[in-house]
Amino acid sequence: MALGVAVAAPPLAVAEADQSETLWAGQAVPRSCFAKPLGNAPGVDSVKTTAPVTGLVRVRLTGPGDWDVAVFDKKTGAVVAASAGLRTNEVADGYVTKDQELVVQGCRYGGNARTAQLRIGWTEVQDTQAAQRMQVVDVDTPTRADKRRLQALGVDLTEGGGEKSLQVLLHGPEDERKLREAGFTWKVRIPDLKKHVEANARADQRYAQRVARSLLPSGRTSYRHLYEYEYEIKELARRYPTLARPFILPRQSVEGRDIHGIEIAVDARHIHDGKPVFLNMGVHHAREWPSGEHAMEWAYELLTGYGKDARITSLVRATRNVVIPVVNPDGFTISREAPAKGDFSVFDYEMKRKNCQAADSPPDMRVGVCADNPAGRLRGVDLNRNYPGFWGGPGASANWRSDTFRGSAPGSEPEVRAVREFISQRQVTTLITNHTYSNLILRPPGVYDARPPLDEPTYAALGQRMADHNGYTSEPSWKLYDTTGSTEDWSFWNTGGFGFTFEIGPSSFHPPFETGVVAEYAGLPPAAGAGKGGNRAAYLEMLQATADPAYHAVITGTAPEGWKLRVHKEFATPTSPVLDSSGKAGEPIMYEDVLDSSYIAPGGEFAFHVNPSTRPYVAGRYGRDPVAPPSPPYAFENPPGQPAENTGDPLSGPHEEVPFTVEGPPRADNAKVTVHIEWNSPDTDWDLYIVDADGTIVAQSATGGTREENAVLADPAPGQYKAVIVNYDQVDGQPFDDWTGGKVTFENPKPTTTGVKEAWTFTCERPNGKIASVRSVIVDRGRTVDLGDACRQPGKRPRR
Ligand code: 0X9
Ligand code: ZN
Repeated sequence: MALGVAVAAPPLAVAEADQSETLWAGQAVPRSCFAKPLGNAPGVDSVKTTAPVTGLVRVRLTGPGDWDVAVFDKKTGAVVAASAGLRTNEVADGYVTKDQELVVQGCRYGGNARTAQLRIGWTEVQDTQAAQRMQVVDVDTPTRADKRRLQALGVDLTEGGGEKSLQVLLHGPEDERKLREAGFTWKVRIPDLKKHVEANARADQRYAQRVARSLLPSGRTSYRHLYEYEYEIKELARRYPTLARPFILPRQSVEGRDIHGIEIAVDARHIHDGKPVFLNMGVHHAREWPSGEHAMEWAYELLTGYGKDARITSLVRATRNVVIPVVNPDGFTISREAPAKGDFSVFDYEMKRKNCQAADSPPDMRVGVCADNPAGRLRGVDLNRNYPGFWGGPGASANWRSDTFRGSAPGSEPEVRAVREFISQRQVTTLITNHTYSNLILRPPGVYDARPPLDEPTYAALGQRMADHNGYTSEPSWKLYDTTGSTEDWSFWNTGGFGFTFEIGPSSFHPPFETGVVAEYAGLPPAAGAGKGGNRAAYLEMLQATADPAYHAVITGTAPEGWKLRVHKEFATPTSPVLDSSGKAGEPIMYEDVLDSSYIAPGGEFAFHVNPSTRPYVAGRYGRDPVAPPSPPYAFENPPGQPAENTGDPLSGPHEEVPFTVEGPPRADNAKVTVHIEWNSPDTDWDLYIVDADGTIVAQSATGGTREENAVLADPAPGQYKAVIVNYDQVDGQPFDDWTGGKVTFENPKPTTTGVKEAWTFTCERPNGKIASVRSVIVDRGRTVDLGDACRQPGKRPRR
C-alpha cells in the first residue's frame, strides 16, 4: 500500500493521495457485493488496506463491463461503503477511523471485463464537534433586535424557530454560558440530541427485527442505501428480463455518479413502442428518503403484480412505466450515510437537501469534499428550483447558501439536465415527482400570476382522484408557497404532460420507516390514506389516467414495419424576469427546448401516444368571465390606540381589527382581494392577516424590512372578513411608527384566454434513414388524429 504525502490542508479536510490497484476476476457472478465479504469466491477480487486517517474513504471502480465494489470493516465484516451501479462506474463513500483495517472487495457482476481499476482516497475529517452533550434549545427572541443579537453571538443556529424564538444547538456548557451572560432565556427542546436521534434509529431497528416482511411489494423494513437501489434495479431486471429494463440517464451527477432508472413494459427493451409514459421519480431532495422508497416500491408493485393482478396486468400492457428513484445520488448518499445529529445545523449532513455543486460557492467554501466542507450541508443547488420553467422568479434564491438556491442558470445542474433530456426524448404524458413532507398533491402553477392552464378542470380532477386515496390535499402549488424552477413547472408547461408533486407524510423528511414509508404507501394507520388505498392506489389511479387517451393525444395511421415515426418540436420559452439578490426583476432568459421522440412502426396500423401538440404555455389560460363588476376599493382608518408589540399568536395576542365585506354576485364578482397597509420606517414591522367569519387565518402578509404589507386572498367566498394588524416590532427609543393608508382592493376574475395552436413535426423515416414523409400534425389533448398512410408524403404518388 503506497500512501502519498498529504496535500495542502483546507480548513476541514485533509485529502491523502489515492491508492490505485487493478482487480482481476476470471468469471462474472451476478450477486450482491455488499452483502458480505466473499473471500476468494469466483468473480471476486479484494484488497486489504488500513485507514490512514479518521474521516472518509472514497473508493472508485472504473472500467468496461459491470463490476461492483464494497468496503468492509475487516474485523466485523460490516459494510463501510458500497456501490453497485449498472456498469463499472462505482463511487463508494464511507466513514472510517484511523488505523481501521478494511477489505475493499470488487465483484464482477456481469460483462466481459476481467479487470477493473480501483482507486482508494482518504479525507481526514477533523472532529469539529467533540463528544459533548448537545442540546437543542429554543432561545426567546421576541424582537428582531434580539434575533440579531443572538445571531451575532456565534452560537450554532439551526434553521428552526418561530416568531418568538430561534432554535439553537448548544455544543456544551460554554455555549450555555454565552447565552446566559448575554441575558438570554431559553427552553430545552431536546436535552440530549444524540440520545434522541439514537432512539429514533432504535425504533427503526426494532421494527425491522419485529417484522420479517412488510406490506410493501418488496417486503422491505428499512430505508435503502444508494447501493441497494442500484443493486435492486439490476436484480429486478435479471428477474424480469422482458418486463424490466434498467438504464442510466445520459448525464452523471456532479460527483460523477450514474443516475439509475428502471422501466417496465411488456417488452421493456423495445423503448420506441409508442406507448404513453408514466414517470415516477424520487429524491430530488437528498434528505427526503421516503420519496425514493415510494418510487422503488412502485417498480416492485408493477413487476410483481403483472400476470397476477388483473388491473395491473392490463394497465402495464397499455403503458410504459419509468421509475427514477434517486435523482440526486450524491446528496442522497451523504444524507443517508451521515452520522445522525438531527439538529438541522450547517454540519448536519443528514439534513442535506441540495446537490453537490460547488462552482457557485465563494473560493474559500469550494474546498473539501461534499460530505465534509466548510459550507457543510449548504453547498449545492436546489434541484427543484433549477428547472428552466419560470426559473429565476419568486420562491427561489439567488444566494448559493440558501436551501432554495436556484443555481447559476436555468437547467445548469447535470442532474436536472439528465431528467430534462430524458423527458424530452420520450412521451412522458404523466409524471409524479415525490417529496416529503406535508400530505399534499401539488400541480402547477408555482406562482399565482402564472395563472392556471386551460386544462385546469381536468388537471384538478385527476389530482383529486389521487388525493381520494392518500388523503392528502390536492391544490395548485402556489397555494403552498411560491416556487419557480420546479420539476413540473418545466415539464408541464413545455411538454404538456400532466405532472404532480407528492409531498408524502404529515411531518418530517424521513420519519420512522414504518410510518413514513409502509403506512403511507400501503394506506395503513396512521397515514391520512389509511383504509383508502394509500399512495399505492394513488399511483394506480395515475397509471389508469396514463392508459386513458383522454389525458393525452394519439396519432394513428398505417406504416411499414420497422420504419421510424418521429415527432419533433423546438421552441424557446422565457424564464421569469430574473430576480437579482436584492429581489429586483431583470430580463428573462430565453431557454431552448428540443422535444424529439420516436416510435418504430409495428407494421400495419399504429397508434403513437403523444402529448398534445400545443404547449399549455401557448394554448392559453383558464379563467372565468366576470358576472358583475369588482367591488369598489375601500379605504379604512387606523383604529384609535396603539397595540402593544406581539411576536406571538396574532389572534390571541394584542392586535387591531378592521372588518370588511367581500360581496358576491349579482352585485360584485371578486376573484382577488388585496388588503394593504403602510408605514414610515423599514425597521418597523407591522404584520397583516385576513381572517374569515369562522376566525380562520385565510391569508397573511408578514414580511420584515419593508414599509408595507399586502395580504392577498384568491377566490374568496363572499362574506364577512377581518383584517388583523399586528405590531410585530417597533424600534426601541424611536417615536411610535403607526400604520396608515389602509385599503382593500378587489379584482374581477380574468376570462379564459386562448392562444394559437402548435404542431408536432411528424416524420416517417425508412430503415435506411431516408425521410419518406414530413407533416405538421396538430392534435389536442383527448383527441386522435389519423394520418392514413403516414409514410406517404401528401400530394405525392403512392409509395411503392
Ligand atoms: O419546496 C419544494 O421544492 C417542495 N417542498 S419540499 O419540502 N419537498 O422541498 C414543494 C414544491 C412545490 N412547488 C411546485 N411543485 N411547483
Ligand atoms: Zn422536496
